[in-house]
Amino acid sequence: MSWTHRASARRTSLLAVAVLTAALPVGAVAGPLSAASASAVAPATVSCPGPTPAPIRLRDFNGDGRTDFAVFRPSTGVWYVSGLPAVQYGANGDIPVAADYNGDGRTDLAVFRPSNGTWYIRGVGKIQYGQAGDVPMEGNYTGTSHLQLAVFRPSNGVWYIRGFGVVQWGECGDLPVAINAPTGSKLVPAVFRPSTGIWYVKGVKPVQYGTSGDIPVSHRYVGTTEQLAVFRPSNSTWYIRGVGAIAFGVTGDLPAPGNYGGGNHIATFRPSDGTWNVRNGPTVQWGTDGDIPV
Ligand SMILES: [Ca+2]
Ligand SMILES: [Ca+2]
Repeated sequence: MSWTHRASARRTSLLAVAVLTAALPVGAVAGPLSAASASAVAPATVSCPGPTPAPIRLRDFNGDGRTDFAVFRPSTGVWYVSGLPAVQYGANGDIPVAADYNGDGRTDLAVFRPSNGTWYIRGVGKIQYGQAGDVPMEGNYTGTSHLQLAVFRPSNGVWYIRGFGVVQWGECGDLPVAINAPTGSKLVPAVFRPSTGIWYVKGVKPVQYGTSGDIPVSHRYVGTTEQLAVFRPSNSTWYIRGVGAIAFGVTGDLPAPGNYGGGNHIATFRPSDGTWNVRNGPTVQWGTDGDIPV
């Protein structure tokens, strides 16, 4: 796993300029931006890679309300979902973006292909939205019954949300983490800035929580609202705001927060042996080295 980020040399505070447009020219620079925010756009020579792997979300393929163990195998494009038949959908290099695209309560298989900026959604079809280098951030940003395709563009810190608009929120080096709004069931753009450990959640005061090298794992661990949280690979510890520090995992584990039933939300995927370890819950062998947990 690589979480290499070449942080911007700039340390300017994040500027939020919401620009709503009816028609979204994907690939175009969102505008008009203020002079200050435009200057914050990284020069072309600076690389701003997105997070690898992509953030893990709650995946519920069978619609029982609980996260299912699932992996995408890049070498073959096959999905392995616990309790369901294996399905070939996608190809090497694709980013798995399983989510409930048709609103039936079950997660659908889907991939985002960086080479052509196209989403392939099983049972729905393919939709071009985004471009190479974009981080897919699909989700429900409108509070309606269906989610929206969305991408975060690390090079300019712009969110492109299909059918909603363009939002400048973040800068080069930031990690995108859409957050459930405290009120209502919809997502708002948010970023975690590794250089400072500061979270910028749209509509909320910036919060310092975490440090460089941490992996943002915000999630509803307790109660009904989402907590800011980070997983620190160096000591395999989860830091959950308002809850505290919880050591869980070993070196090399990937955080896999979800709703695993019985109030268990902390879990890891171990790439070396393909095991999922749920805190206070089961250890399940599901996947193998090289698989991407989804
Ligand atoms: Ca399930
Ligand atoms: Ca579905």
